[in-house]
Amino acid sequence: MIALDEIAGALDRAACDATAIPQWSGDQALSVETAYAVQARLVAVRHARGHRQIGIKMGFTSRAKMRQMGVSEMIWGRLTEDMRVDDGDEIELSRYVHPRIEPEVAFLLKSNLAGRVSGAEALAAVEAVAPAMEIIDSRYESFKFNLADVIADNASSSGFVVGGWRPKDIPLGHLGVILEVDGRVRQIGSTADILGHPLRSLVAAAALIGAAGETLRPGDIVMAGGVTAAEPLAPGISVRAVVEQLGQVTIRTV
Ligand code: OOG
Ligand code: MG
Repeated sequence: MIALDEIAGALDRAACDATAIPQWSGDQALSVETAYAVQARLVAVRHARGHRQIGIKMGFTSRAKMRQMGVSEMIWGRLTEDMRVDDGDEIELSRYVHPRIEPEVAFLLKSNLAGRVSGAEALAAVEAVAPAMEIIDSRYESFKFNLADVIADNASSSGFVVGGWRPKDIPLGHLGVILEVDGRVRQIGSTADILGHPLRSLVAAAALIGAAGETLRPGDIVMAGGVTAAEPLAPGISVRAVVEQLGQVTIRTV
């Protein structure tokens, strides 16, 4: 029997101490189902520290991300309050193992959403959309993992920053996206890189959450997944993502 709490505990300590651990392998190799159970326990530990869940993140919804990490199935993870970074804020890199950043699109929900829904039904549950960036930080050595490992590690979630909320009637299908480091363009993509349309990521999120017996709720944030490959974060830089028509979002590192 694999001890779920032991694995969740090791991942939580790795995050708290900003120290990488080996992947689960051999006797401890995880199934996808077990991995989601570990993730739930890992996040329950954060809840016990008083950090409320405020949404979810989708992972591997673009080819660029799948290619960069060698994982080709969609995953999801949980976002807690303490992961939120305000637009324009500075983050302290010593809190992370080997953080990276990627441009995303975020949805803010105004009603419950779960299960099999159409694009129109998903959009009806949306209050607003925003440009966003996710800070991912694998707790595994060398940022290497397989599908189950990354699921157990809460899909590498470690921070997210959302720009100003914009009306959901802005067509989201083909908006240019850039990621800049110190004013230099490092990554270029399109919102179409997210499953052809970011709304498809929300549809997939509803299906995955529903299958897990959970529900997205009003006020929840859903991160649609990285548009481009992620860029490593180094100290003393400024990172900006710009999404055509939606605006921009920035963080600085120390
Ligand atoms: C895993 C999480 C994937 C995304 O947006 O595709 C993800 C990782 O890349 O470490 O956040
Ligand atoms: Mg991401």
